[in-house]
Amino acid sequence: MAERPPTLPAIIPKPLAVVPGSGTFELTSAARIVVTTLDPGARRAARLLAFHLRPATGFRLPVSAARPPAGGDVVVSLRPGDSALGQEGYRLAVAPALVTLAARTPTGLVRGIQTLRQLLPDAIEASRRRPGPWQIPVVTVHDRPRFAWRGMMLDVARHFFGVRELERLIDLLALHKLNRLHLHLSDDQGWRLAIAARPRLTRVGGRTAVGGAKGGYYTQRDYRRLVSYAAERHIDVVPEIDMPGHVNAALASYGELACDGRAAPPYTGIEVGFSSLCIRKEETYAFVEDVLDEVAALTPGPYLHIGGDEPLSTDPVDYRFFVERVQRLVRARGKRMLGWEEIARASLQRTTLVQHWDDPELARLAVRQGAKLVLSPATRAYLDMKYTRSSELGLVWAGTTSVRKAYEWDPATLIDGVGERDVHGVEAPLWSETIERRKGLDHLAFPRLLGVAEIGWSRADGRSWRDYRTRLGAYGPRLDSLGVGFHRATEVPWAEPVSGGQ
Ligand code: TNX
Repeated sequence: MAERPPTLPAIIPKPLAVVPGSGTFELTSAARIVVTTLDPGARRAARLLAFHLRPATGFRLPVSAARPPAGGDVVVSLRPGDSALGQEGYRLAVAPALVTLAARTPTGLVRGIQTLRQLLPDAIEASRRRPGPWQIPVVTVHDRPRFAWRGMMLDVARHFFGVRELERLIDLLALHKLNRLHLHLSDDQGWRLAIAARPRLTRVGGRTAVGGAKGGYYTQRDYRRLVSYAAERHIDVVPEIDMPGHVNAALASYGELACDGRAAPPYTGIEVGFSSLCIRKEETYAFVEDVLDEVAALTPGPYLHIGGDEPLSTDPVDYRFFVERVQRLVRARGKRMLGWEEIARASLQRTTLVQHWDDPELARLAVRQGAKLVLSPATRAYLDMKYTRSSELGLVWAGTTSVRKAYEWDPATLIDGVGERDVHGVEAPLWSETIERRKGLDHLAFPRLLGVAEIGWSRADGRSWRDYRTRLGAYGPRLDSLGVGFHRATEVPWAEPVSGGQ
């Protein structure tokens, strides 16, 4: 009797082209991952694939370079000449006897691995051995992203999230082909990265968090570990040190940074806009240089985010002076600056990236200066907005954001006067005033983050809420298998949860 071929599982974000065939490939204990190049990045990608497939299958899945592929193997290769793939694209061909994954770059391989994971049964994501069988329907996929920047921001300042929590999050970003993790490392309520030249920042400023919750901070070793964990998955960590406002934790640590020279009391509320560095004091720039020196040295990626939002306690002339001076300092350290949209009021270098969150006029002002935008519209992409009025967690200052509203918008038409060329990408920020652990993070970020991942990766003409809603519903059991406590929004036809996922 012929076996019924498994139907194609849901893939999120939706690939550029998927051509189903007939038959299945079965991953067995005899399978090897054969890398056809000596490129170390490609070999690391192959090892990452094995790392993801081993726990649930229990297979050895040795990564080998020397051996010609045999039936049942997974072949990983680089094709530097395949220019249709760009920097992050890949081709995945599943045939009954062989799986082949090819890309121009190791980054493309790492993106393709995620599609391969999603083509396997949901149980592949279980952390312990499951029975299988591990079948993949025959299919070919050709894929590449629409936008270069596909990010998530986590506010670790209002509430602190430790290294293990972030590593888990990085894995979830990677699975959905996101490539930036923006960490909001400082705010009024806490300073979260150790700076050797300014030890009080964490010793004093690191202790607090919103509502009297426990503070915390990353040692430089912790931070390096995070950066390399992300780098293995071809994700850049984008550190943000918020200035010149949102600095109460710094002012509490070093009184000299305030115009009156007095250390501020710690702050654990959730108001914004009351603190500022003293713009006309040289001590301020000695401080900024100390911090930027260490942050730049710790961060191999090209980006440095200087915040710049809600400068409600900084004189507007001073604000521009500050942003322009800091822009020079960032550049002198070989980094590309980002800032929240308010920085568009200053004179910007063309390489500076401006993060839109609210005001279309500031987005246009940035574009007129030749800068590109990262789009994080609060009404769509802020993961900290409540789903509905009756949601327990989240804020509502930008309204409520259903799964549909978070999905149904397009970067090229969001803002009048801002087109596809002006957009570097999209990012979903998760501010953490109302969440302090994994449960809250999962609830607010999932599933809405997946919609933003698709907006950043997939072509606009291939997207619709009707199609997405169905795929997302079918994807629910995979999130269960990953142990993600996502919000089962009633707009989505969720498939039955699998039993005993993790
Ligand atoms: C505004 S948006 C802020 C944050 C808050 C957030 C809460 C932006 C650049 N600043 O300080 O945490 O709203 O949604």
